[in-house]
Amino acid sequence: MVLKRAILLFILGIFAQGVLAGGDTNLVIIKDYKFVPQEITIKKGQTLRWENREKRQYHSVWFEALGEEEPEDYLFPEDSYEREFKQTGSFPYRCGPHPEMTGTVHVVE
Ligand SMILES: [Cu+2]
Repeated sequence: MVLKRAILLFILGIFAQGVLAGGDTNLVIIKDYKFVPQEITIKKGQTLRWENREKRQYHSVWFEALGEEEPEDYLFPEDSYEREFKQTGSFPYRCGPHPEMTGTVHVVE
């Protein structure tokens, strides 16, 4: 009996870990002219997703410091954008229309 219980708890533990890890997608919410969280740390190879949860305002996610062109597609309310990070480092970004909206993605091993 005790052994069965131990095995069951072990299996449940593995299952819970998988749920908590939530796969490989991390989330940044865009709300009230802010990226939340403003700084996020993810692992190399993971995907980061931005979701615009404003009622009316559009935004964008622009990695200007990487020398990229400003995105022509804005993120309208309920739109989202995903990006995979294949290299470690710290990557600042901003919103195209609102230069005061900034965030940073830290990618670690
Ligand atoms: Cu914006």
